[in-house]
Amino acid sequence: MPCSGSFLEFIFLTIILFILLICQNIQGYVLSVGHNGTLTYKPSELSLSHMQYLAGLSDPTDLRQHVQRISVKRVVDTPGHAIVRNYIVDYLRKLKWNVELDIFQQKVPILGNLTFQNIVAKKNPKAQRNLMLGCHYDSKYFKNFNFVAATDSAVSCALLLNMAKILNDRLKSSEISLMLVFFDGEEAFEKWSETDSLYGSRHLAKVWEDKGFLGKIDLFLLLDLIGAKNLSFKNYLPDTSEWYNRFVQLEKKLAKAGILNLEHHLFKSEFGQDSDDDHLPFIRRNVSVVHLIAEKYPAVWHQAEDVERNVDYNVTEQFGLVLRMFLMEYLNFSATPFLKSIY
Ligand code: 1BN
Ligand code: ZN
Repeated sequence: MPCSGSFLEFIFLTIILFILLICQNIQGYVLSVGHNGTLTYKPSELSLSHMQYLAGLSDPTDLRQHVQRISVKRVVDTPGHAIVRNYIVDYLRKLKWNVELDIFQQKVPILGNLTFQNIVAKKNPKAQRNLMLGCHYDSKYFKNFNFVAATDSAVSCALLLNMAKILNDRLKSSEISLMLVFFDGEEAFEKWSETDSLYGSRHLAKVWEDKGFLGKIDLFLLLDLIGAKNLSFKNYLPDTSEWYNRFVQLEKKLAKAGILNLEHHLFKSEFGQDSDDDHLPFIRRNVSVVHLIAEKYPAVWHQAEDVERNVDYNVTEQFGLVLRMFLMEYLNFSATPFLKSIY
């Protein structure tokens, strides 16, 4: 019986669709990145053996030590703030990272004229493309109590330092550099507003805009309020959903393979309401951002109990492991023949 034209068309289109799907699977996923989302990029997915290898690099003692050293009162332009800044800078310089400070003065409510210092560390300062990881290292000023801000955001800073150490020898040949930014003056001194908050990130985003450096940032992952037992994330920024969804998928894949000992799923697929943070001055200048901030603020948020002994290290390590996979997938680690030395 002769086939009708429309039936043949249907078969033809189905075959084309099938071929396209197969090609997409072979090539991996292609997503947009960069300033104004103009660049497309295709990271290659990690094999299970690569994931197992990367998971084996965990260093929980190093992570805990950083959280302990950073969880001190570190209000902008105070002695504790200088001690923490020097700790971060010295640690990264010892690992042979290129570290620069973005220093400026500004008058703020209550405390008057202060010196702010953003810390920018690049693994490969000559790279034309950077995958940027950020957190804030200042602690909020409270008149009546000692606020050491473990989840806000000593743990995030500790994760960045820990990541630098763990991945250091695996980042050398990457054309895309990992860049770590420790923002100063995220917190408000009196009451959160457009002018009383985000001092460091507002300054750095403007400096980089004037220098033409924003175009060299592929993607900016901002960490905040990490370390509580009930940690979870939602997808807050629809423009970079595909990148956020990689975290969701990686966590599932790691759990399924038994590489990750799941406390609970940290990365939820649902959309959530975003909150003000250091990414805003960059988003306003069209930098692609994934905001990795707890969907429910820690119970100890802005309280004296936000101390290191209340940090949940199992959950924090779980987060660090998924982040490590995301970074190494982005930096095309699977293209490096590390297995050659084994076989
Ligand atoms: C995050 C940590 N933030 C402050 N400390 C940002 C924030 C701003 C959170 C306003 C909630 C409301
Ligand atoms: Zn805070």
